Amino acid sequence: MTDFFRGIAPIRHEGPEATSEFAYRHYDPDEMVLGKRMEDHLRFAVAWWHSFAWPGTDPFGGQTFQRPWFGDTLADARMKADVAFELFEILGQPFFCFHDADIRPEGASFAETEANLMAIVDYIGQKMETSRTKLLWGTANLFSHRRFMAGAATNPDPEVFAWSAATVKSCMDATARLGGQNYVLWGGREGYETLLNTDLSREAEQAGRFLSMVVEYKHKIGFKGAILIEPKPQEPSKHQYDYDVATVYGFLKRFGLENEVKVNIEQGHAILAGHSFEHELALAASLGILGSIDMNRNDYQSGWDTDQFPDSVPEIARAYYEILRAGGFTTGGTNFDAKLRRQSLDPEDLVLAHVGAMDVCARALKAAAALLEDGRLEVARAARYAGWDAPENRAMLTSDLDAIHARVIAEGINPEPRSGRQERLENLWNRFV
Ligand code: GLO
Ligand code: MG
Repeated sequence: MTDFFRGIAPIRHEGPEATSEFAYRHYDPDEMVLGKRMEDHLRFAVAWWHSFAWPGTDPFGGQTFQRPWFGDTLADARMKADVAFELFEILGQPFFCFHDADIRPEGASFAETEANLMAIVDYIGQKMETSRTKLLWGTANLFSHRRFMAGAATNPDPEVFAWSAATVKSCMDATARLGGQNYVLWGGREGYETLLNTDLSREAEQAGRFLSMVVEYKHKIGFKGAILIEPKPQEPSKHQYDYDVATVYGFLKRFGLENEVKVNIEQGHAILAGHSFEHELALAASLGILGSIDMNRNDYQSGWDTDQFPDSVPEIARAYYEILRAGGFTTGGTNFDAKLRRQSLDPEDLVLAHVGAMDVCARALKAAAALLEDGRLEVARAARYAGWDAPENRAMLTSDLDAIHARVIAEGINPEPRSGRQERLENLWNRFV
């Protein structure tokens, strides 16, 4: 037991009238929403990297957080794990996520680094035996160390490809050992800065083979979880290969992996790609690759990937509406890939950031569920396409241009435009949110 959280008691649901800051007003794990417990809908996860490893740096300044476990030893890593499980105990969220680099000190060689990882994985495994918190996903950090500056799988140097493949193998082993429900790949350095030194064709082939090997290894070790790719358009690379959901789907199709790999969609990354979060979610759902979400927003003015906790119920309700419409999460969940602002130094800040975010998501989920249950939005959507129910219209989709041309002339087809009723639907939406 550390004294980092200085006796902050576990947070309980006290309802909207709660007077304490340290209470859930809307997140009630046992409340039934559309026939399922709220906890099982939202499947919240705390991110190890931002919550316990991030030092508070920004492009202009260094560390602002001074955590007692910041250091490079196994003892530091164990203290970090102790503090992490103390936060999990306080929040009561069902999951956490980690990168290898968040949980273990780097060694002098690959073998030493891997041994450090497995030592900490054992330690975390022991803690999980007496905790209710499970692993949503594990991942490898193939972007922070300087060896990855020109990419991991897409690096021109085959030794970096080898190092990356070996690292992913050990991270998949670690994830499987801890019962992870997914394994995530975010290609932070899989992209390029300038075409002057880049061979796009080779890099795509390397990335395709790398991901295929990940899928092969999953089957080899009998890992039951889902493999997820996390799209992002830029930052850190100028051009990232996993730009958005549509780009990732094209890549998966090209390498025959569209039934093996799904996506982990981050709100902030959707915005960086010039999309809304709900667009990315709806597209992934329609392609059958919706896996999990990272629920952290960006600053709309600065345009950076600022990884902030969610604070807008109307915005988040749109996201959960798409998730509910798609049938909800299976292996996926809501990971807070979010960091505190660098001035938020206190342990209380870390607790309350999560409490507020969980309440925002809970309110949004309830609003989205109520709208779905009401059904009027779906009725209006279906009515808009109702013409396609007529057999002669459906038949056009298996017809050809000649036949349709003849039909237009024979039947004197001359379409009459109809209202899309957007404002009326927005009014309906706003009565729920
Ligand atoms: C950075 C990403 C990063 C990923 C993580 C898991 O922009 O959001 O935090 O989520 O590496 O793959
Ligand atoms: Mg993310």
